[in-house]
Amino acid sequence: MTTIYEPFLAKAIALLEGSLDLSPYPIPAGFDSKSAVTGKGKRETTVTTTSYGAKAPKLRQIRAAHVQGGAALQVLNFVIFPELNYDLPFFGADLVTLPGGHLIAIDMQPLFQTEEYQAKYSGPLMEMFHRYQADLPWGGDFPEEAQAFFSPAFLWTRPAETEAVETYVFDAFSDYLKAYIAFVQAAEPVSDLEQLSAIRAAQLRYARYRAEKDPARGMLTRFYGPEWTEAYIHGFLFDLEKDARITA
Ligand code: DBV
Repeated sequence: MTTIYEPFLAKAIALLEGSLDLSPYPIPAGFDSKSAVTGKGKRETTVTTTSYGAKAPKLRQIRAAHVQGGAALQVLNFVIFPELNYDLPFFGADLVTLPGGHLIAIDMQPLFQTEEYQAKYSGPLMEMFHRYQADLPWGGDFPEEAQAFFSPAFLWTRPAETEAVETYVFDAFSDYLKAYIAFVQAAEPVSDLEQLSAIRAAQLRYARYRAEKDPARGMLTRFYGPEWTEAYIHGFLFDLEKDARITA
């Protein structure tokens, strides 16, 4: 049986493969696929987390974590980290289905919160954003400290119906990714040293924040233990700090 976010990952890979020159991004040993049995008796379920990794000439890391543990536990966290000599935003999608319902976050997360940056990387998305927001209303409650990392086109919603995920959310995810790919294709390398150092600082700030505040930490720790979880978060999901160009 196909799980709820499998078509999202397949679509993302197809869109990226069809437009960018992808090559593999190494997935460290032990992170390719991880399973654990959770629950007792009738509620016993196997929860499996699989990883996808790729890169492209302007994109340092394209990666996904796909958690599958039955109909009431499905997560696809999909993030694209640009190379450090581009001013491109991050593509970030957090597609979460838990017993309490669906929680969807899709955005192109900015390096800088300036008017100029918003005009370049959010302006072109606003019409699409408003179109989707009509069917995918603002999801409410949201960590205040996270606000610095989102764009004006941040789609944050808690659909009550699974069908809304399969239709509106799927279309929004595809369209945001298509728009992102167009930004990537148009992006020119940055050579100004001051700008390069600002980009590097912004990338590090983002990766550190995401690693530190990863909302999946509790869940992953429950299934797979703290050692594996921390290694996965810092060694694959948000691994910029381990990149040779940062540590050099
Ligand atoms: N989120 C991740 C990764 C996940 C993941 C790597 C491997 O960044 C899953 C999986 N997100 C995940 C899960 C939950 C959320 C929630 C399992 C539910 C946690 C729970 O309820 O126990 C956007 N994701 C959330 C929430 C937000 C986001 C705002 C609600 C958390 C809360 O209310 O505290 N995406 C998330 C976020 C950023 C982002 C905070 C910040 C830059 O890009």
